[in-house]
Order: sequence, then C-alpha cells, then structure tokens
Amino acid sequence: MTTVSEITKTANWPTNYGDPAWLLHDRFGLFIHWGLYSNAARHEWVMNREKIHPDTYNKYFKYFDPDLYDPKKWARAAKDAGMKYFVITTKHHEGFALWDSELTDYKATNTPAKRDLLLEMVNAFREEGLKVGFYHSVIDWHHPEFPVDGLHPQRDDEAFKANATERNIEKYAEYLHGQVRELLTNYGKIDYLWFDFSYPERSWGWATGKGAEDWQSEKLEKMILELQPDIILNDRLDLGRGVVTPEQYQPSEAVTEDGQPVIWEACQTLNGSWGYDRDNLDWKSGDVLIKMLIDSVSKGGNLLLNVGPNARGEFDQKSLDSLSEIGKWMRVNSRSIYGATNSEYTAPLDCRFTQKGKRLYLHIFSWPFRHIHLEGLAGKIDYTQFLHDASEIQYKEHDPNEELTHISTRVKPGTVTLELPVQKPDVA
Ligand code: JFZ
Repeated sequence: MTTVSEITKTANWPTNYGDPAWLLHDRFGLFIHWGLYSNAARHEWVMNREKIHPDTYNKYFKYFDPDLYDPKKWARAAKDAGMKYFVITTKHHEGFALWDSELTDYKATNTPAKRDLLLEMVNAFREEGLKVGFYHSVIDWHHPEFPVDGLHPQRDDEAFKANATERNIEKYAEYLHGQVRELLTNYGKIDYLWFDFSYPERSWGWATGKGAEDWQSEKLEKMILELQPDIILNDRLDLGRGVVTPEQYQPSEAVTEDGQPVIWEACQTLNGSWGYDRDNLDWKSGDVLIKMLIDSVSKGGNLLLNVGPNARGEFDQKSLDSLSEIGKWMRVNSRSIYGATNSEYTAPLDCRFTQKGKRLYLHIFSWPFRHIHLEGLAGKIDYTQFLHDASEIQYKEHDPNEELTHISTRVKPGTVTLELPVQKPDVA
C-alpha cells in the first residue's frame, strides 16, 4: 500500500505546492459547471459545437437570471452525498465570469442576476465545511485578444477572422493572470485550482495548439503560489505537474509516471455533459456512480463528480436523486473511502479492495454464489465483518501448505473463504 507521505514524494508533486494530504484523505468532491451555457441547456460546448457568433451568444448573457439560486442547498446536497470539497467553474471556455471581475464587463454582475454569484457559493460551501476549488478555463472564446485558432468557435467564419488578425495572446495572458489574481485575492483561502486546458501541438495535432508558453504558465504558477502558498494545482497548465485528471474514464490501474504513483483524480459526469443538458437520456445509475468512487479509491485516486445546475440556479431532480443515492451508501460505508487507498492485495474478480492501515475493505460489485475466495490472505486476518451493520462474516482458512488431495476442494492453498448470505444485504 502506498502511504500519503510516499505519494507526495513523487515526480508530479513539486515541493512548493501545498500539502495534498487533505485531497488524498477526502477522496470525493463535487464538480460544478455553471455558466451562460446553462441557459442553452445543450452542453457547455454549445458555442463551439454550433459555431455561435458572440453577438448571438450574448442572448444567454442578457437572459441569465438564476432567480432560484440558493448555494446553501447545493452545499448541503454535496455534504449529504459525502463530498468533502467542490470545484466551481469560475469561467468556462465561453469566457463569462461568475464573479465581479474588474477586468471585464462579461460577468455575473452585469446579467439580471446583478451580483457576484461566486462569493455566495464560496461562503455557503465553506459554511458546510467543504474545501474550496476553482476551475478556471485558460481558453477564452470571448476575449478580443484570444487568437482564432483551430479550436475557436469562429474558426470557419472568414469575416470574423479578417477582423481578428491582430489578436495578441500576450495581452490575453495578462488578462488571464489578472483574473486569477482576483480569484486568489478576494475569496479567502482557496484550496484547489483546476485549470482547463492546454492543447499543445505535440499532443493534439492542431496547427494552432496552445500550451505553457501561451499561458505563461511558469509565471502564472509562481504568482499563484505567492498568493496562496498552500494551494494545490491540477495538471492542465502544460507544466507536467499537479494532480493528474483523467476525464470521463476510470484508469485501469493505479496511475503512475516513470513507475512512481502519482496523485490523480478522475472527473466524471452524471450524464455525459458537464453543463446542464435538458434532453439528456444518458444518466448513470447510482450504483454505477458508487462503483466509480470505489474504483478510484481502489486505485489510489479521487473522484470529482459533476453536477450541471440549470439556469434558474437549481440542481435538477435527477442530479439530486443521484447524489442522495450516493449519500445513503456513504453514510454507512464512507469508512472505506475517507483516508483509504489502494491495497497491496489483489481483489477477486468483480471486486475492489480499498485499504486504510491494517483494515482491508472488500467491495463486491457482483454478488457471488454464497462464497468469496480471497487468495493469499490465510493467516493474515483477525476479524471479518460487514461494514453497514458490523455483523460478523464467518470464514474458512485454507492452509498455505495444504496439499490438494480431493476433488471437492477446488480452493487454492492460502485462500480465505468468506461465508456470505445468499441475498446481498441491503447496504444503503
Ligand atoms: C474540458 C472541457 O473542455 C469540458 O467542457 C469540461 O470542462 C471538462 C472538465 O474539461 O474537457 C477536456 C479537456 C481536455 C481534454 C479533453 C476534454 N483532453 O486533454 O483530452
């Protein structure tokens, strides 16, 4: 088992970043994608997918009126689900600022909302005891100095491009740094900064890719650490360090770089879209979401699970239902999540192990036929019980030196065989 102190010595964690112990302990956070695209209600990339001209997109700015917004409700839903931190889109690729930025007019304060929506959110989540994370898009499809590159919504608009030949990424970088400075100055202690994203030519093959030089990432990182010395950063500034962020997939095993374990966090959607997506039919079941959380921890990682609130400022019922299903499970099983990590033992088929010190947690994804066989654990177990009700589970040990003499015992020597009830207990 990798301990927290070992993992922080690894290559992707520079000594000048904050102590990631809380992240490794907490394991489960809420991602929130909320912006003008919530009005369109058809994916947060709608501006790009439909190549919407900024003047047209402006209708979402004009009519952004989240009259039911009550971030205390969001924070409570997150807390009840067992989440310990949250990451909010301060600005997504569309360029809209959820806070009262002095560097732009394209901000919440100038919509019918008429106020700094970020401030209320930060206060509400802090009050519920959650750590505060800011997502910030380094990409900006609204800013007049952001070049019309191969990823830009207006990439095929010749008239638009003819007007955009003088764009200067250095001026944009100044704006980017300035906005990040605001975010890290005016909202108290920020625990986590989650940038999104770099697409250097070498990895994406777009002629006009962007990376560390464009964002002036080294300089940006230096400023961030001066403003918030305890902050932790993700890996999307193209600097090759920070929390590794596999997106919409679960890694097949504990994530490593050069053979060393790294700090990583899977980010997952409830339905395939990050922003509120009204007509979406692709919802994951509560069962799948719980398995994703277990799977991440069993591989030494975190899960950052997303909700896309709607434009009136509410979590829709389906999202709330998903969160509460996870919460029911967490109420009795979170001991196998918080402070837990991957195990040195290999779990049986369709199972995951998480481990915390000497406690080994077996997560059975598919209920077996009465017994489950844990190879190599004979002589190593003191006591076995269910987690949800602390009821004893009886087991048989197969001597490691036992010779397989009769046909009826098809269990490998050294195996521990758990005696399970026929029916899976109702855990949640
Ligand atoms: C990015 C965003 O574009 C998306 O809207 C969402 O915010 C998500 C969390 O992050 O999506 C990405 C970013 C990077 C890659 C893929 C999707 N990538 O590098 O493969």
